[in-house]
Amino acid sequence: MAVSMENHPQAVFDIERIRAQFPVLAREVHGKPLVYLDSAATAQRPQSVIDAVSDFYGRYNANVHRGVHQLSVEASEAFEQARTTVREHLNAASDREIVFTRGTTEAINLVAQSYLRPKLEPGDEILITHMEHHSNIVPWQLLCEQTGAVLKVAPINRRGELLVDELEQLIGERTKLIGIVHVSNALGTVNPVAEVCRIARERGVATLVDGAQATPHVDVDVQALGCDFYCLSAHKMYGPTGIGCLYGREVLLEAMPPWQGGGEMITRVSFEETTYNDLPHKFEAGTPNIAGAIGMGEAFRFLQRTGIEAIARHEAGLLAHATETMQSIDGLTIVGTAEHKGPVVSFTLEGAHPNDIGTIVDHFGVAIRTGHHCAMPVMQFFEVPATARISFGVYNTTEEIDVFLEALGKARTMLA
Ligand code: 7TS
Repeated sequence: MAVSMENHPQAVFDIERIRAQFPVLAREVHGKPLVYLDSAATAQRPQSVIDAVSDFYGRYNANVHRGVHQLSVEASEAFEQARTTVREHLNAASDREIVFTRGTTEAINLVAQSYLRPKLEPGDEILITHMEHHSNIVPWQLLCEQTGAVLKVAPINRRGELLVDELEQLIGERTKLIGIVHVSNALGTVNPVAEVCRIARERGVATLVDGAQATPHVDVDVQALGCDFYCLSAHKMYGPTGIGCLYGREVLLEAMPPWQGGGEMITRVSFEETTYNDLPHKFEAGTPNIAGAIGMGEAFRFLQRTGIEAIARHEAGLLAHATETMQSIDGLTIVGTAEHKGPVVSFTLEGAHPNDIGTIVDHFGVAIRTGHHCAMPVMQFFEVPATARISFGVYNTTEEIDVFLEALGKARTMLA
């Protein structure tokens, strides 16, 4: 993990206390206790997040920013307080730099269409890496179709690590933006994002970091990373679905045109002329996901209360246990063996299709993900059609990994 363990050796991590906060962990699946190993797809929610959402709907549901009545004032305050919580957690310079979006995907599309599109000439280049999620590939491909720009791809090695020197060589006169994933969902690789952002800055190239898989596991400080844009999804970090945010440096956001028009994003409208609202509202057309934003704020508070270093240390232990055990299984290949990894193990098993593995272990109560993980180029690079993937969150235990391994053994016997 990117987070050092040495700094906080005194931190106590009470796994039973953590697990008790997640009501879903008490349920059974096919008559077996749920073992949830699919947090990279979406994490489970602690009671505090569920309560924050429910409390909004139950006690002060109202639209934000335009009401004089008490409920609207309370809703607006909670909504903007959530923005402040996100800003503090990411160490952004100002609340104006935090734009609420539907999630990572929408944040990347916003940057593609509002920041980059007006700047691009035919032949300009956008540089990404070979380990991106489709949401950090397809928006750029759409943009290339719209503008005649060209998509370049920085290579990875057989361990699933980015070749930074080769990325650097791909930066040219016409490179306008580098898009890079912080933690890969398909491989687990933690990228040297600060180094890539430094290189980009020296060459005058803008940077966008896809932080969807990083925020639940890594202490993210956007100023220390030195990125221009950072994108995240609340549902990966114990918050609600349908909400996330775009961090953007204020000077850049200020210069960008709105990308969706409607209410909230204007100060004055006439048929002749419309003036746009201040940041960040300029980018938040329409009634926002108010409950989602409040839930996201609570999810960040959950991370802070639990302690991101303690979480990272716990998850590193889970990753080490799973990796060690799985390495010794005959015919099992771990896909993604980077030196710096988040809590994700993608693998293939000789003679067994990943989907069949997933279906069988589900009967033992174990939830894992199988498929291409929305990272088809990664599958192409490793020449596999799909992998099975286990991924961990704050609530998982080594005992759960052992339950999974036992179920995997049974799957193997059944499929042989
Ligand atoms: N980037 C990365 C690295 C991701 O892992 C995901 C979702 C996204 C972007 C998109 O996030 P969204 O919230 O906008 O959808 N990854 C996965 C996954 O690994 N399994 O299901 C979704």
